[in-house]
Amino acid sequence: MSTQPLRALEQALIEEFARDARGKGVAKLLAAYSSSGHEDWRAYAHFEADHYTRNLVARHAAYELIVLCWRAGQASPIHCHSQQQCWMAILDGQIEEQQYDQPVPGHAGPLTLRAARTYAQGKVAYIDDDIALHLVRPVAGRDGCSLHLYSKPIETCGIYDPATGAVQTRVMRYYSVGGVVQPR
Ligand code: 2CO
Ligand code: FE2
Repeated sequence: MSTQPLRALEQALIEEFARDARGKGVAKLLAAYSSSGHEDWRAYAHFEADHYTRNLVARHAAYELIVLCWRAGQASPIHCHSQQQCWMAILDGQIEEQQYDQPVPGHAGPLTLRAARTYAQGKVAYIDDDIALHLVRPVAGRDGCSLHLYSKPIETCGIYDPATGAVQTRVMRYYSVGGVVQPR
């Protein structure tokens, strides 16, 4: 076992995507890491008061690996993943995911909630645009941290108005890179 489990995971993920571009074994690798109680991800944990944060651990042609830190009460907008694959492994706390149906083009109206699930530490969720849109947040009253893998890396995503289904493009940013907080 490596003394740096997160670096070992990064390498295993490179090898997995080289073996299978769709990342068949990714969920298992993320579950092994997030259920193990490893603490080296905490070097990337950075919270902000006004927004959940996206903290870059590793970026390669095939994927980006990001620690997201959620203060109690923070939430993502309802969003898509720009035709990429998204895995989310829970590092600390419990994270709720609400899945919404994609709006029907040309028909303005409220988005339909399809499913809501709560994931505990060590669990892994998967989503892509063929499955649904989603909103993610920690369970009420508690902070949470989650490890997200996007394949390929995502530069922008669509964010959706729950009342109308109207979509806007949001440019994604990293709040820290390699553990170093980025200027605003
Ligand atoms: N996709 C959102 C983001 O990267 C987080 S919700 O989980 O995928 O900011
Ligand atoms: Fe997401």
